[in-house]
Amino acid sequence: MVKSKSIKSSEITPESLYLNRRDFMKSLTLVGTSVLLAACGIKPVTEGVNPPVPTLVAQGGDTLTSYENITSYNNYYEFTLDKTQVAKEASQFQSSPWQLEVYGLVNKPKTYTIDEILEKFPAEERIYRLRCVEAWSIVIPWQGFSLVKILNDVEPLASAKFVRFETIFTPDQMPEQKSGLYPWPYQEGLRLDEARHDLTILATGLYGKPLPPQDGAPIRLVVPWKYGFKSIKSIVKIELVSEQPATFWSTVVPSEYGFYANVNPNASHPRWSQATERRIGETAPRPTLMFNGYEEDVADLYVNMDLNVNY
Ligand SMILES: Nc1nc2c(c(=O)[nH]1)N[C@H]1C(S)=C(S)[C@@H](COP(=O)(O)O)O[C@H]1N2
Ligand SMILES: [Mo]
Repeated sequence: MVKSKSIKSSEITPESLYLNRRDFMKSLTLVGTSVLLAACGIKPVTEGVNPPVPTLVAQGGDTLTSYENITSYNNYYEFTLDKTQVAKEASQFQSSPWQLEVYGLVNKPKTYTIDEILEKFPAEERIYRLRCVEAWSIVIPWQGFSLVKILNDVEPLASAKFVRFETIFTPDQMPEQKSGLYPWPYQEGLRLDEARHDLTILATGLYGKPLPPQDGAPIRLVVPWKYGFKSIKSIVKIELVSEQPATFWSTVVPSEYGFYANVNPNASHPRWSQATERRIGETAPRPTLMFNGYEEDVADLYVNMDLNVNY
């Protein structure tokens, strides 16, 4: 099950969740992640409507965002810049067959199929907040595994200091990749210690189903303490490198988006405040939490860094 490391990472944690077992059992078919969620002790709250619509609630007031909202309000610029149209534009995306190449400064470069990944790195449940730099947020029950597992499998060399990720380049399927406005393919990067942190996962599913195309099928990165744009979708390449890699948004607008992109309510975006956020499905704004609420887990990574300089 979920490791204690991730359990203490937020209020949306298996141990702090509470379970009404009878209500929970009612929601199993709808939720589809029965075994994992049951073991995580999440309480579904049924609203008493007909048919009942279960909502998964955690202490601290965080509620799982509905499957419908998670899969119909997306950022995926390769398909369209209109968040409400991504699902439609991406619906025919071919995420199978798929290969993920892990290479660079490693002892054992490997190319995996998705089936090999699912078999070799069993998925576990991770309920994470995702905070977009645009000041909206969602709470997602991912299935995935810690990135460090696949890194260990290829054995990084001592010279490897950063990890570079790349989205598939397939302009015939991704219409915006035909536009020269952006530096395709989408790229992201992490420092190696950030990449090795247990909270950093490669996700292959959400709500117990394979990732839908709009959320980054068949495999995407999730780094919950950083702005959503770090969580790169539909990855085909993971490269271990010695220098800090270029990233999509820090290339497009370097003055607004940096390499680190740690969620920070005290550091305003040049054009808007980051102090609050709009949780999709809610009306009142919520305060944004330092490191998106994962401060206890990740603050150590940045002790000697000025977060206003390394934004
Ligand atoms: N390849 C790729 N990955 C991407 C993006 C994108 O446009 N292209 N958008 C990012 C942004 S800005 C956010 S907020 C999250 C959104 O993830 P979601 O649509 O699954 O909620 O994906 C990130 N990953
Ligand atoms: Mo975003």
